[in-house]
Amino acid sequence: MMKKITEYFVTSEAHYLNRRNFIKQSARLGVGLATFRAFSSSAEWMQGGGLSDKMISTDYGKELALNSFKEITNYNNFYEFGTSKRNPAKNAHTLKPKPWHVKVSGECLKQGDYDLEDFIAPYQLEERIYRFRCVEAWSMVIPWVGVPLASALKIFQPTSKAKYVVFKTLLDKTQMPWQNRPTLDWPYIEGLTIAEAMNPLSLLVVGLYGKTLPNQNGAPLRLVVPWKYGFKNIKSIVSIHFQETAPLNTWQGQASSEYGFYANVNPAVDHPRWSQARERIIGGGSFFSPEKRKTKLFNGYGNEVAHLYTGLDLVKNF
Ligand SMILES: Nc1nc2c(c(=O)[nH]1)N[C@H]1C(S)=C(S)[C@@H](COP(=O)(O)O)O[C@H]1N2
Ligand SMILES: [Mo]
Repeated sequence: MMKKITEYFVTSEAHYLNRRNFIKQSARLGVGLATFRAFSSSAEWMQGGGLSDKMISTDYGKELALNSFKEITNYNNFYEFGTSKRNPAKNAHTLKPKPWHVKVSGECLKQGDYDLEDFIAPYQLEERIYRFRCVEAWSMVIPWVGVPLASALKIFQPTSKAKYVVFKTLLDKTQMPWQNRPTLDWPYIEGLTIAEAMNPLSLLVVGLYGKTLPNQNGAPLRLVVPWKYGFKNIKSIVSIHFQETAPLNTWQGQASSEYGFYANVNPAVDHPRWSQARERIIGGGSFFSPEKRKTKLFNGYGNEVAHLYTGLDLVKNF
């Protein structure tokens, strides 16, 4: 055990600190601060279950400057644990991510109730660094650990009627105390077209920064679709359902004029209450002068996903 932890520390330090975090963040923030941020993160990785011996690194996003573990796990949207960014880190300890079951149902041949361990076991875990863009016009860069959604879905043999995939979050008022309040229509629901779900970028995530997903980030299983706004990235998934018709997703049901089905990141389509032209980079700049940059169409993933929307009016289908 001890040996593993030591190895893990060394690997992750070399991996993150030297390979990208240190170099990139030095450039952005100045060496002193970058060193501090990176070292405080290494200590934090050691607290959770390590995945580094189970995952392979990939080229996805290796040129990007990472947000720190602290930023990623202390600035969250997870309304099942409260509506402020600081609430989930404080409150999500009531979530019990183990044991965990995922029900697979609807238009597929291999329906069933799967233990998460069995569900994930057949696949090679990959580390992928993706940009993350919330509809509230802030962004981060996160090193996720997960498996391609397409590989996981194909196993269940979706039928020709499976045009959409719908995900549901756990419904449990004891584990998720804010489900006692009518903030949203619980459980949280999100869906993708089958083509979006099968796109190689779509990831079923079980970890970040080389360790098991912290509760506040959607333990033990969440979706990550990096070309879409954050709210599509549904957390703590207990159900995957294939169906022929489009679902009404949670935020769409809440305010359909503000949140569409597709929710593709698009600088040209403003939210009715604010502009999407620019985004604030979490951890960049200062409180008085936050670092901002121009929003990219499809969050910069156009080469990979634009073909999914040819002929579709992205203003109407926002
Ligand atoms: N079940 C559930 N999933 C959710 C949310 C939520 O409130 N409940 N918030 C969404 C929103 S708005 C965002 S921006 C991301 C935030 O993910 P993060 O906290 O890991 O950054 O989770 C998304 N998934
Ligand atoms: Mo969001």
